[in-house]
Amino acid sequence: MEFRLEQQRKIVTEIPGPKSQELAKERAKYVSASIGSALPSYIEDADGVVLRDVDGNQFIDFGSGIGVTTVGNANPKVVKAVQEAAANALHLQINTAPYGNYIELCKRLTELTPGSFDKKAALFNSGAEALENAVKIARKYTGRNAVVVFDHAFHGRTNLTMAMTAKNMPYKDGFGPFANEIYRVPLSYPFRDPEGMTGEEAAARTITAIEKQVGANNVAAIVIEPLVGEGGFLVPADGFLESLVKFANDNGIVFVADEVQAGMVRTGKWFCSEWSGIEPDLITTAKGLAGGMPLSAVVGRAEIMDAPQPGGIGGTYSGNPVANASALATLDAYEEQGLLDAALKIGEVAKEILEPLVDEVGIVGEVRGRGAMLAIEFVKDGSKEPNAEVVGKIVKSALEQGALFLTCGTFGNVIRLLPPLVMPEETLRDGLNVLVEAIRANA
Ligand code: PLZ
Repeated sequence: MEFRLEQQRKIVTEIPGPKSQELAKERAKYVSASIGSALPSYIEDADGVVLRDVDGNQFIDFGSGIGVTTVGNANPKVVKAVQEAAANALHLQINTAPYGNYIELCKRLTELTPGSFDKKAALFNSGAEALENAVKIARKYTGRNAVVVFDHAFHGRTNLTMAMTAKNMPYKDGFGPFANEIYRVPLSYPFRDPEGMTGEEAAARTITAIEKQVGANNVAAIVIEPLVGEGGFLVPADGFLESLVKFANDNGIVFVADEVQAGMVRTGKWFCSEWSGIEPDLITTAKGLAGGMPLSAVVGRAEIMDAPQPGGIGGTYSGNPVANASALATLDAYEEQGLLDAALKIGEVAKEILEPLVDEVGIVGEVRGRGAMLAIEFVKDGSKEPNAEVVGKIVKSALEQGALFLTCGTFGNVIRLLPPLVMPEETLRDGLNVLVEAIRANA
């Protein structure tokens, strides 16, 4: 692949540099203080796996704009498709004047998602909007109200999806009242569950909670991230998702896999659900779907997708033609650039570098994930007590060396890897070595 910027880190000023500090002052005057930023530097160019700030510093990007630029920042194929589509029709509105690439993208998505049944799709803008619509569709199809969600879940920041999201700070505090008929049940979190608890046992615990507290016959949908993202990159024990799908099928409940973060090649499969061999009734996808353009989708069983009344689902910008063109080019890029294999390879290299830390460094509790979607959970030396303070220090030292890592986790004690999958091995090793040194220095 050809890049405009050298795919290397480069630090030439203090962080943040003088120009970034100027922008920070302007920001303090004009931008709502409620908007946060992980990086104190301001970016003016993003290419491949590198972000260059206004002072000329270059950071290796282990965040991909929270898992969006999976095909690389400004992937040339995607940029070209966007430019052509924008010159042709910047905005078309599906509820008024329909257009072809909406259909083409829905067709591609029905082919790529797991499930050996007839499928249909609908397009939206954000992840949260996809989740909102999945719930609307499931409620209409079942004629039921209750929605089951999990500990550690993140599903968005709109009123309904805030209710579905687990974590109070910063996402919910003071923003209620929240949508009702949302019920939270236990997840499978092997690192923190009782030692030796199997996926089936964790599922039995969850199903008991649903049966006793909600009643299976009241449940429209079970909504779960097959690999929990914001909550800490939690991989449920084998058998957990499979048992829940069976329970949903047996009880006429729509099983929704929220693959907004875990989907789209990041785990080394098109969708993370494939790792467990499950066939969700509905899948929500966004982030990596369109290479950087805002676009999301709900894809699933045709009879469920067809349940709402005609005109019951839509939106002014849903399935914008430029975003659709971007998505079609992004899907091609995944295939043509061999990014499924690249995700697995990144995962292997990262595990080789990071896993030894579990024995070497007392604050490293666990390294986990699938494919390139990996994370490290930090603890207080030798215990399982979450250690959020050290995570802040590690991320800051790595940043000063030119590597940008994002944190996550209910306890704020997880560092996650979300690299663009076009990351050259040399850059990957260099960035991870920066992280390892930062961990050792702060242990
Ligand atoms: N479902 C699984 O990960 C978004 C949150 C960023 P939107 N995660 C990033 C932030 O701080 O708001 C996410 C997700 C899962 C849904 C969403 C929501 O997607 O596109 O941000 O609405």
